[in-house]
Amino acid sequence: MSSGTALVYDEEMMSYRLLWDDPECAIEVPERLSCSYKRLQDYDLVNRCVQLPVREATEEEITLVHSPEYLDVVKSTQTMDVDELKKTSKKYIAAYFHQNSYRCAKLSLGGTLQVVDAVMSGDVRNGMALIRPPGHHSQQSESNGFCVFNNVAVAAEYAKSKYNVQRILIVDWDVHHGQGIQYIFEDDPSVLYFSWHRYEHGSFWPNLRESDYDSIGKDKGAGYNINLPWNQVGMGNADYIAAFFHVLLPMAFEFNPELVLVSAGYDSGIGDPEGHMCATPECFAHLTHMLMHLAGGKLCMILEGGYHLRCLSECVSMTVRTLLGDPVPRISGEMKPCHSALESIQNARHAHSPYWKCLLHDETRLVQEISTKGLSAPKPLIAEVANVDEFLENHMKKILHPKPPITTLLVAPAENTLHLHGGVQLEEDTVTTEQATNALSVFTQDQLNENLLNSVSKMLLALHKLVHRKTRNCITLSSNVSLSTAVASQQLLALGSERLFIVIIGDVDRKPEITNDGKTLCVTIPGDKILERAYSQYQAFLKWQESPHEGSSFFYALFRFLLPLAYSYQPDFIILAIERIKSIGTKDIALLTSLLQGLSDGALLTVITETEEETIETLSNVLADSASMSFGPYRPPDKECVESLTVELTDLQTKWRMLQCLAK
Ligand code: X5A
Ligand code: ZN
Repeated sequence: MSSGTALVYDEEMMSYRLLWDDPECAIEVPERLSCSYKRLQDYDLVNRCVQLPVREATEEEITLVHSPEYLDVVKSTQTMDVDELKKTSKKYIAAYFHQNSYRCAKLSLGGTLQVVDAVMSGDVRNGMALIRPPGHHSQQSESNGFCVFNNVAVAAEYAKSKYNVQRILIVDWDVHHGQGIQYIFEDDPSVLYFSWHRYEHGSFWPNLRESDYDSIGKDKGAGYNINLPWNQVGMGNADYIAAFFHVLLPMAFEFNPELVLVSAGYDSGIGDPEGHMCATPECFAHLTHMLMHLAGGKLCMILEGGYHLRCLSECVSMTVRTLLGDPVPRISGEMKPCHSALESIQNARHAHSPYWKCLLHDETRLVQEISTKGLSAPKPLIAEVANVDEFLENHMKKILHPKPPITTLLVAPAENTLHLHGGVQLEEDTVTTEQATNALSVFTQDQLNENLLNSVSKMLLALHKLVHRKTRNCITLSSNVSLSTAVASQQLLALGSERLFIVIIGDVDRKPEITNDGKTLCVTIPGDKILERAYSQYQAFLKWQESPHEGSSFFYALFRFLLPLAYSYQPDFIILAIERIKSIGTKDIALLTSLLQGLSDGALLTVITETEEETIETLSNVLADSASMSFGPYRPPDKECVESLTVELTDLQTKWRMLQCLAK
């Protein structure tokens, strides 16, 4: 498995700018690049990346997408005077040229291809290109929306022809619709294009009918173009994450790409003068983290828009930090998507339900036309932020914590035969028998043989370190998972956990104390025992049976159920208890574990049966190095899986709002 994160940056791409008065184009300034890079340096992220030089894209590469005639036009701007530049710019929409535009556009595209080469060759795991001009509006023969060459579209064609990649996912989280990318791949089923964008029923730029949810692709490409138009401004963290869970991710996992390219525009972040959206920087860490689980981690971030310099630079930093594998900060704000967002989500799901098995059996209807025409209640804005710079200054201080010195602490016998990742450290401290017995006074002595007493008391120490962030996460091997889990849950609550999320895989004889005060939320994925169901919003069950021979569809349960539930709850600590594994495979457990790390600042305890050596080794890899494995292949879910989950959700989604994907 590859490791490392590539970073492309060159200040030469700052050598062009708008030369005349044009309020529409004035926001696209050279400082967008230097500010982003400076912030990366301040966070000490640049040194941790593999820095790659830019290069010029060749004519052959440019014409993978663009016409030779258009290339000639762009080329000719090199020698123009200001009047001619202005005249050429006016042939296009929201475009501007400078004498250095051609050179910079070649570097911008070449820089993009450098990241693609580094990722595809396995030199690095993932990467980011800090470039300008941006690309996603540009078309075969047209400059548009500050874009000259379509960097991401050329990158996709390049990966197809040079590396024989069969399936590419493009995620466009810029606040504008990348209509250029849509036009280029509309009839191409090898490229799945997803874009969310400010739309407001067509009244927002570029004001295109074809940006709506019903443009799903053409001919062979039908089903491979996903538009999620936002009909109100003020969309925030909950709306974006819900869009990932309920629209993009199920389709993306079913598609099973070999490469993921992101049109990473940050005008969808808070404070942006174009977007007027509310997403805070850590939201982009969460989006990045989720995408790292596709295509064996082959993920290339290509800068597009982003016009609030502070917001842009914080968002870029959160993205790069996450690519490097740092813990994802807990998401802020109430995790409840707004009504308008749910309308858009419902419509996009409905439009795509004929094409994707993960949507096929869902009971989706189109939201009534009337409510999509602007009659739904306006979105109440999250406390209007008067000074975005000041807000971000405080916000980042609040959400960023020092990195724990240990990544993974393992509670296991000192002599063991496990092959463990370098980031795993054995818990070596011990408590006295008396201390341990006191802490465990609620449990009868006959349950505690010496071996178990030893393991449980070591775990208590490890939990202290987990709570005080001396270690990011923790693994405990146990001969009695039920007991160890019960002790751990009691201990975490005693140490001050306010919201403890517990996932139990397999049949445990004894459940941890589930308080109904909201301090614990427990999901059980039973093996074959029929469980007595206690109906409570704090007790949930996931029945899941499949034999993952040719790939697993567990992703469906993750995005339709487990993660929306966890994100709604916003836990401060997580316990994952693994007893006996029958219903789901090791790779499924690994995917679950890895995605759960996006919550609770990565503070997660895994309690696992000591004999499950293969799972222990896999999980220690996942926990010690957030993206060191490939989780696929995936296959679409069966009808039975979809239907049984839908039943389970009816009650829960009224309380846990991220589960909801219909506007009602
Ligand atoms: C790349 C990008 C926006 C163009 C807006 C024109 N372009 N009103 O964000
Ligand atoms: Zn944009």
